[in-house]
Amino acid sequence: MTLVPSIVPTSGHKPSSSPNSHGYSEEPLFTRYQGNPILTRNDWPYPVNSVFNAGATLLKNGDTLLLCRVEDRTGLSHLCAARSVNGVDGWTIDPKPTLMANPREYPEEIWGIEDCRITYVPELDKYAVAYTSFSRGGPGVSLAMTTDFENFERFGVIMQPEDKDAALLPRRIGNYWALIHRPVTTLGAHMWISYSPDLHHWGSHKIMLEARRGGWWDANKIGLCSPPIETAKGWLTIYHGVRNTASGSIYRLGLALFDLAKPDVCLQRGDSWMFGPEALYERCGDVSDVVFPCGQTIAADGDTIRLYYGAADSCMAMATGSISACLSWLDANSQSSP
Ligand code: BMA
Repeated sequence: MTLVPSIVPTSGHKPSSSPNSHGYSEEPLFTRYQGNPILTRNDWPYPVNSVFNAGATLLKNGDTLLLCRVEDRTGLSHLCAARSVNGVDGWTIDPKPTLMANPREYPEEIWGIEDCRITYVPELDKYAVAYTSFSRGGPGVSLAMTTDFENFERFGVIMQPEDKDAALLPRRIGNYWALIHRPVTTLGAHMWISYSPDLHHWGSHKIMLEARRGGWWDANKIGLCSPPIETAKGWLTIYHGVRNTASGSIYRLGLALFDLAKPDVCLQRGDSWMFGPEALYERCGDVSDVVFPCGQTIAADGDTIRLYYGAADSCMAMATGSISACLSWLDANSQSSP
């Protein structure tokens, strides 16, 4: 078995299924793929600086598609699709950018497009791609629809700056489409949810999950990771928490569960993070100490999660987990109120 290279020696601190001093289990919920990283700039058919923070989906033929954020040596990003039959290797990468910024028609994309989240919407039989458009006003949320990841219908900015980390829910809630996003306001950097009758006009904005305060791992700044997973118990949601330290930020992942009919209602929120930068490729890169998933796929068993994440803003990695294990973990590890 290949060991994951780690800067922190794990020998003195083995993850344990017995509770720690706060009563939380430290059993790893997600297991890194041994062949990580799964995609790097060396795989790219044209010169690029880094490949990270990909949206993910299963295509109708069962193939996995990653719509990667690709940063070139201008410093600006575009999106490029990689497809694989088994979702871990043998990637076929589009020979040129799949979705480029188009600042002439969409001036909000003047400094590139980043970090998409893909949601397949059965009612429309289309994939919704929510992405960050980097404008003069800062990052905003843009939306595009596609059936084939070759042709995109752009909706333009749907959430003005400063806003990012957005994903559409796959079905209407009542009569309304629902978008999770992360505006930065004087209230802080919290997760919000907004509703729309037509995917163009958005309102009924509500705070969905607040960053905690003080010394918590997810104090001050949080954001949605991959699109929520619909389960019988609620929308299972992976989010990132940003810890600011004297030597930079640490991006780690937590879990929360939201009411199926009222997704702004948080039912459970894990107290501890459940995945964080440990492997060398997560700890060292253009931006150190970052794990940043923007997508996952669910296997045919209906339970196995393949979580695709950008590592250190440099490459793409994958880890596997289980929906039922995540739900049990929340039962055991969410002692604080949401
Ligand atoms: C966030 C986003 C991500 C990036 C992360 C770490 O604010 O911009 O794209 O991966 O910072 O740099």
